Amino acid sequence: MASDARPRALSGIQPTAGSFHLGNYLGAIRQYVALQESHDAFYMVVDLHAITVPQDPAELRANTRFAAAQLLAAGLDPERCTLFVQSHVPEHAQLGWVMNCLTGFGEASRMTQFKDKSAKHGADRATVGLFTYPILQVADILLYQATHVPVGEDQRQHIELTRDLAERFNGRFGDTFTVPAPYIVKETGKIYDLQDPTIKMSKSASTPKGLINLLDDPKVTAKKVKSAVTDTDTVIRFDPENKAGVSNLLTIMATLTDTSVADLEKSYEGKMYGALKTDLAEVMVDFVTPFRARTQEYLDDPETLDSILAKGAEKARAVAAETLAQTYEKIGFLPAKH
Ligand code: AQP
Repeated sequence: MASDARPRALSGIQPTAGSFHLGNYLGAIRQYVALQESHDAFYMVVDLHAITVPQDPAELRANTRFAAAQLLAAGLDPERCTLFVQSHVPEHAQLGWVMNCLTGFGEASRMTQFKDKSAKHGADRATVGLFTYPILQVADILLYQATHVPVGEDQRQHIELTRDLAERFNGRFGDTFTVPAPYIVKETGKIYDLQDPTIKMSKSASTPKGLINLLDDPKVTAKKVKSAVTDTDTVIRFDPENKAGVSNLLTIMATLTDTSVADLEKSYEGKMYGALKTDLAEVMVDFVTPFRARTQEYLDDPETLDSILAKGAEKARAVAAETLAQTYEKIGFLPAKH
């Protein structure tokens, strides 16, 4: 077991698009950055998850570096957290198999993300990997004995599955795994599409106009914010049920400027939606401009980037190998003699 006595955080992000989007950042990455101060934090680029849908090999490799560069640009510090690539730590796939054998078929079938994603990709083209992806995620978390898992709201069900499987294993074989808790920030756990504020912002959105990619040209970002869908009313008020678009903009603005939504409501009293959009566009541009520059700096130095990831994988493996060894022993696998 590692000597760090702090609680453990673990999370991962897929290298499935060149750029992270604002939902990824506000829902998850911002929390990664905060938790590296208080937790022994492990963050990974989950390339094993990425191949649950078809990937071009060269793009996947490039996107993996892109993802790592963006995590560093967002504020992850390799001195304060462990940053690595999932496929560099083979224990993920190994514990994933064990967890597959512990999960009921019906239980796995109830995962709503599989239903959504297989519908998007075409049910006949959905792979078994896409179906079992939440179970690999269980292994990802349990390998590190994580106490907290910073994610967006869409991952809550997978964390519930993780808790169930950890308890099942512990009940059957004796205490082995820490039962983790989701770390979901209520306000930003679900950031909505700017064109359809009733659905989550997502890279597979039906129109790119609703999606803020952090690496887009800031001018494009400003334009998207200014053309966000609101409503026919004129009052700037936080009311997600009746004013989903405006409420989403207020949430984004409040989080990026460290202001409360109530204070924003006061400061926009008597003002039109256009004023909020113009200000938010400016805030977004101020946020993405240095983010893009920092990402580029890491990408321009792939040797340093790769060496950060290599050190991260070494640290991660030390923890993961110990958990896997304990698991194998509990299950009754005959130890290999070296
Ligand atoms: N809209 C969102 N609001 C809050 N959090 C979000 N996350 C994703 N979208 C939002 C969180 O970002 C983290 C990384 O997500 P991922 O690697 O699983 O990426 P994803 O789910 O593939 O992202 P998309 O855009 O949602 O992909 P598609 O379109 O394929 O479904 C996670 O913690 C996630 O909760």
